[in-house]
Amino acid sequence: MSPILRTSLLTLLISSPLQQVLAHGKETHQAGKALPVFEQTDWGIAGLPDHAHRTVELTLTDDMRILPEHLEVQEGETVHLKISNAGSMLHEWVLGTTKALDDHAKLMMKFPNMEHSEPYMAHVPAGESADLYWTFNRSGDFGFACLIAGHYQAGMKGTLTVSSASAKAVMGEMHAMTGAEVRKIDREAGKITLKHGEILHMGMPPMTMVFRVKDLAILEGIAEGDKVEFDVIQDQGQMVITQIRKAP
Ligand SMILES: [Cu+2]
Repeated sequence: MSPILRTSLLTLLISSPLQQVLAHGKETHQAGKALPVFEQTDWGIAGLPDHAHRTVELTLTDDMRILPEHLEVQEGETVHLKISNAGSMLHEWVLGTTKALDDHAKLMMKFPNMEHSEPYMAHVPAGESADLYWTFNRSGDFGFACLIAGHYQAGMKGTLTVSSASAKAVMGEMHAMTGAEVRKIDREAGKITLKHGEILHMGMPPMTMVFRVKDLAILEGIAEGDKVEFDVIQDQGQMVITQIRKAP
């Protein structure tokens, strides 16, 4: 178990039920109002809402699933995680290393009513949703799970890969972002029409053209008319957008 997790669990074990109630009031599932604790963990650090360039939506279900079951993030990225509980019972969403989640899950079996609050977890009542902002500044393979006693054991978990910034540079995908305005989005075809500025690393002057997107997920939260910035590569003769986000 990481020293940080151990410390926070220890604090919990010795704090009184009243303190726990006070510490886990409504702000827990309305994250973003109170400032989170900025403490480096092995799986990243709390992020500021203003730094989040994209939103990833996750759904918790009563058949003990978290959808999607796998997330891909770039090292250094701050992500807005919108976690919805589509079920009729309480679920939670906790991010961590597989080991931290395993250890924590065992503890939850031992102390089923243990509640605590960290910026990398959300307790989401039935039908509600919670917002977390997290900066993935450590690369590697991680996990997320609902650690409510029995839920984790029933398979309520998923995996997350944070690809390292250096791996990205090696793949030749590290370029300056190019500014653009979204003219059209065709999600079915995985295509987007952009009126873009000069694409420096390709020597392409400003124009309006259609691009393919590497992954439909990168279009999340992007709408026609948005001012955006994007990165593009040439893949087998096609221009493929690898990243796109709203312009700051
Ligand atoms: Cu659950």
